[in-house]
Amino acid sequence: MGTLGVLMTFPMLPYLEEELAKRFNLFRLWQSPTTKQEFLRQNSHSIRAVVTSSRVGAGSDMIEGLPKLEIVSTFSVGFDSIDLRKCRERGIRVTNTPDVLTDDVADLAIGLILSTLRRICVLDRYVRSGFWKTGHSELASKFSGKSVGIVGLGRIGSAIAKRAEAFSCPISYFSRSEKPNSKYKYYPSIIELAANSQVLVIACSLTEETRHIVNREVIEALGPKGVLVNIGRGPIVDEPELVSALLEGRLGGAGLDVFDNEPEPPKQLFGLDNVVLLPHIGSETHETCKVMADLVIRNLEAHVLNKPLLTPVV
Ligand code: 8YV
Repeated sequence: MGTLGVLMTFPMLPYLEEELAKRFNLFRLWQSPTTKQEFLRQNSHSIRAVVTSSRVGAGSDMIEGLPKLEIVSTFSVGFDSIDLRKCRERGIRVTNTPDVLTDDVADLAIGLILSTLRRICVLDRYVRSGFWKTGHSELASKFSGKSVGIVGLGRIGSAIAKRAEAFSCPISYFSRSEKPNSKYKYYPSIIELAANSQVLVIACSLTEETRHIVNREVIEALGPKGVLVNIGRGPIVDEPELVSALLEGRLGGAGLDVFDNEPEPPKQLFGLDNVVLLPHIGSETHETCKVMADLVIRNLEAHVLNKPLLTPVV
């Protein structure tokens, strides 16, 4: 397999890098002695595969600059930062890492709900700064029994629903169409879902249809006692609207793992105690990243051997 030239776009995981280097002719884009464009130009005829993730993706410039590209294997379930249209046009295959990260992302959604409602991060700071000895902390909000609305009842949304059920939460959802076998209440409008939820969790993928689907009206419907949790993608939410609703108390709180402009979340949120901010770590556990890396490699190996890809997108 040593002849397959594989471009890794940034250092995602040492294990993945080592295993790729053992099997393939690995090009590390971040180690280029020249500019990235120049590095791509110099090696464009050797690179037949790209390993990337949701952070960097594979945009039209990169794909156009690689005439021998056959496959893009992303170390993520999301493929919104890959130019799929261009890949289809050129017959370039695309694979992702579904299923293996579902538990981690759903666990984190519950973690964000609990830490926002129960003020876990604020109270951790309270203890560390010595206030416990002298002051009283404000009461928090209960999670068990709160109505949970899920935007996108796919693999991850369903796993969140299952976990929230264990907290005795009534579950409802919004998605493109009603799921025939689902026991949860379906709302054909996201505004209606938000109006009937105390916690709204974004678990859909980013597409042209879902960009800014959580707009001012949806935020108003969730209201000053409602909590928004986003483990999907930043641009699903109209971020300036979210920020102003939080600053003006028109939304109760938010737990966010994703943002419009990562790694630079809106600074206006830094002073708010009703907000929990995480650096896009939905799938980042030792266990899951290892399995994701193995899946990236197995897809590339299948491609080299002309076997069916394990988790094809295109
Ligand atoms: C990150 C994700 O890509 O899978 C996705 O689509 O957004 C996440 O899993 C992952 O954390 C890699 O850094």
